Amino acid sequence: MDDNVNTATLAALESACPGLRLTTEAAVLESHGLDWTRFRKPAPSAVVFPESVEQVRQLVATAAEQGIPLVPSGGRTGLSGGAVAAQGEVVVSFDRMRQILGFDPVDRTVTVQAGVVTAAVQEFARQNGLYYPVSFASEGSSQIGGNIATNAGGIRVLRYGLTRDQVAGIKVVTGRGEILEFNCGLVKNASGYDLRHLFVASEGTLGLIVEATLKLRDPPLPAKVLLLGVESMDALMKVFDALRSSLDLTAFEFFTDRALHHVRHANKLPEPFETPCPLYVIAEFDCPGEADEEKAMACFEACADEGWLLDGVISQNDRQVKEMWRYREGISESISHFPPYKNDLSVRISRVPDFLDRMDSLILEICPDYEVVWYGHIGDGNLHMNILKPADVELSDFEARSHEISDKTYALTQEMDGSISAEHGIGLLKQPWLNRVRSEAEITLMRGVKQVFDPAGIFNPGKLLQDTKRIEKSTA
Ligand code: 2HG
Ligand code: ZN
Repeated sequence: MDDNVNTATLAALESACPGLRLTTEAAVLESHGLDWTRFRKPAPSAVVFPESVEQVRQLVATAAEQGIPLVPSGGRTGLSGGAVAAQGEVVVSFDRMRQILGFDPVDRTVTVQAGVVTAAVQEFARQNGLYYPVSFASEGSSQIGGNIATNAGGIRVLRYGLTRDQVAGIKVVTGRGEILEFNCGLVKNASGYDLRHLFVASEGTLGLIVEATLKLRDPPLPAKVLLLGVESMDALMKVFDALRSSLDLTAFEFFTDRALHHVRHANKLPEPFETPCPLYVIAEFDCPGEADEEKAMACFEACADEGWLLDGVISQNDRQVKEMWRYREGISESISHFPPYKNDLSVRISRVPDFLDRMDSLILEICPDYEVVWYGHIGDGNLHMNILKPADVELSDFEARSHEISDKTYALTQEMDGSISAEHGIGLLKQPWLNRVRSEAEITLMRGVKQVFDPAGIFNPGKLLQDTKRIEKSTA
């Protein structure tokens, strides 16, 4: 248990927050103390389930006074340990704050509580003739608060941007116990620092996001998908350039033959092509009419004539669109049992082939015995590198080895001006390497920002930034 959390402080928390549901039930501690990270054991002291903004405020005020560390928890689908509570913290779950609070068809915004699931926002938008574009495999469980706290990306960033680009306003509770509302749904607002954006990707370290106003878009046009096989990264980038110039792309994703092997095996999917290819692409594009399909076919043939494509197929209906996406969207789950050491890297799009090439050589040099599975959102420069644990290697040995690999691969990422987290966050797992992608001066400023919003250092200690010193428990 954390030094500051004991039966007496938990009782104080309960009495200061009337009606707050607090549990220390072992099964709930186990389930809510962990995200999809496989390298930590959950050990929270308690899990609380606030139901209103006022209850969150009371909770935060008491936690700040008592020095109780709080770990915000959404759908717990994160992959960097941002929602792990392994040190006796109190987990704050938003499972009971799942209301859609308002919809404005003129502003085209929806206001939701933090615990609303991403897919529920998508569905709400659809029912109102609009569209919420953030989409990824875990959208059925992940919550909006968590999406904002990690600036979730997904498969359509190429067209619509990240979660950051959908946030028109947020309400937060800061470590000073204040309820603040940022930007209030405005499109234009030039009144100084945009504090809303400080909370996007803050990983729960500045305060608790309790509500959000999200932009909705025009419903998408009918889409088609091209599933392509290519020989090399150079050819793949040429195909990307050609498709991007002549089609309205909404997604451009890639995966390797190893990724295909795992996703096919786990989901009993057929080989997409007669002859296996080293690399595969899923390209989705707007295709409202026959002319668009003809344009796509012409582009496909031009790429084939150039020798850039080994094979390819275009979807004929919506069912096939879904089937083709399964090859990409099912990869992460298909390898989760190994478990993999996950990396979520990005470089500028133009540097992707060089980066992959150098990474592959480096990994071959440092761990030729490990299987590496690459896939990702190549259209925005985000590559997921998953290193699979061999069955005969202990988890702790594998983790230690993965650390050595990270030291080297992140040095290369730094050399190429990339990022060690494109969309999953720094969390707990990538924290030791933050200084590979953020300068000392930047980290000092980030710590300063944290100090302003969270003077007691209660929010998500140890995540993103190293544990800042907490104030001593109040003796008053
Ligand atoms: C994806 O793009 C997710 O599929 C998960 O971001 C990535 O499993 C991963 O490494
Ligand atoms: Zn991803």
